[in-house]
Amino acid sequence: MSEPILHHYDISPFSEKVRLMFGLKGITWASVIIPSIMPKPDYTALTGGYRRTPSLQIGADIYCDTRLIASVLEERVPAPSLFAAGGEGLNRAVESWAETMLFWPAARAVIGRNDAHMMPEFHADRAAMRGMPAPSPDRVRAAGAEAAAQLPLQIDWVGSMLADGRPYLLGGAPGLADFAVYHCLWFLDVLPAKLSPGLIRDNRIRDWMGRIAAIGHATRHEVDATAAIAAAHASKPAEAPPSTDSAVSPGQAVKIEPEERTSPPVEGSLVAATATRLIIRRTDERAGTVHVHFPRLGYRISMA
Ligand SMILES: N[C@@H](CCC(=O)N[C@@H](CS)C(=O)NCC(=O)O)C(=O)O
Repeated sequence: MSEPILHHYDISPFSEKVRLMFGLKGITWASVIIPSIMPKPDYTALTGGYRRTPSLQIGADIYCDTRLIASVLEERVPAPSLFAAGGEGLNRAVESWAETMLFWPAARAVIGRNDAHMMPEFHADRAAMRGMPAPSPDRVRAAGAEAAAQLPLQIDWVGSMLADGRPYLLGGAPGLADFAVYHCLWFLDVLPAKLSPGLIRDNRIRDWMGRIAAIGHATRHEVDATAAIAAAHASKPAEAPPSTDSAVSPGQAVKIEPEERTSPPVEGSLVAATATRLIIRRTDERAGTVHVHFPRLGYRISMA
C-alpha cells in the first residue's frame, strides 16, 4: 500500500482535522507543504485546479475535501473508528454545523484581529477565491468583529455537549465530530493575536481540547512536491467503484466544483459518480494520469 501524502500547510485548520485523524488511527504519513495562497502550480498539477487545502494523495489517486478524506482513512484503517461514539450520522451532522456556522465566523474573527500579521496578498487572494474585489483593511477588521459576535453562543453549545462529564463530544471515544469542532477552536490561537483567552473560559472545553491535542499527529515526515508528483506519475489509479448515477456516464467530459464556488472547476473524464463520490480521470504532463475524487455532498458536476 502506498503511503498517504497530505498536501497541506501547518496553520490550516482543515489540515489539522486530518492530521488528528492520522493521530487517532496511528497512520504514518508524508507531508507536502503547499502555498496558502495562489498560485499553487505543483498542487494543481495533481488536483487539476482544485485549490483548497488539504488534499490526500495515495499513489495516483487524489482525494479532495476533508469530508471525503475521513471516509477514505476510515476505509483504509477501520480501527479505531472515527465514528466509535455517536455513529456516522451524528458525527457528520456535527461536522456539518461546525464547518459552516462555527468555522466561518471563527476564521473571519481570527483574520480580522490578526490583520497586521497577515501577508499583504492574503486578503486579495481569499476575496478572489470568492470572485470578490480585495477588501480594505478597515473592512477586514469590521467583518472580523461582526463575526466574533457569533462565537460565544456556539462555544456555549460545545460546553453543553460536555456538560454531563463525558470526555468527548459524542461520548467515551474521540471521533470526527471532535476533530471538526476542535480545528475551528484550535484556529483561534494559531496567529499572534490569540482569541481563545477571551472566548473560551469554560474549563470543560479547555480540558477537552487538551485531550484532543494529546491524540497528536502520529508519524509525519516531509517530502517535497516534486517527489509527490513523481510518485503519482509512477503509480496507477486504484480500481474505482462502479458508477451508479444514470444522469452521467463514465467517459463523459465533466467539470466538478464546490457548490460554494471557492475553487475553480476541475475538468476530466468521468470515472464514476456514486451516492458518495465523484471521480474523474485527468492527465497532467508532470503527474501523469490521475484520478481526482470529490465527495458528492457539497460539490456540483456539470458537462465540460
Ligand atoms: N470543505 C473543505 C474546506 C477546506 C478549506 O476551506 N480549506 C481552507 C484552508 S484550511 C482553504 O482551502 N483555504 C484556501 C486555500 O488554502 O487556498 C474541506 O473539508 O476540505
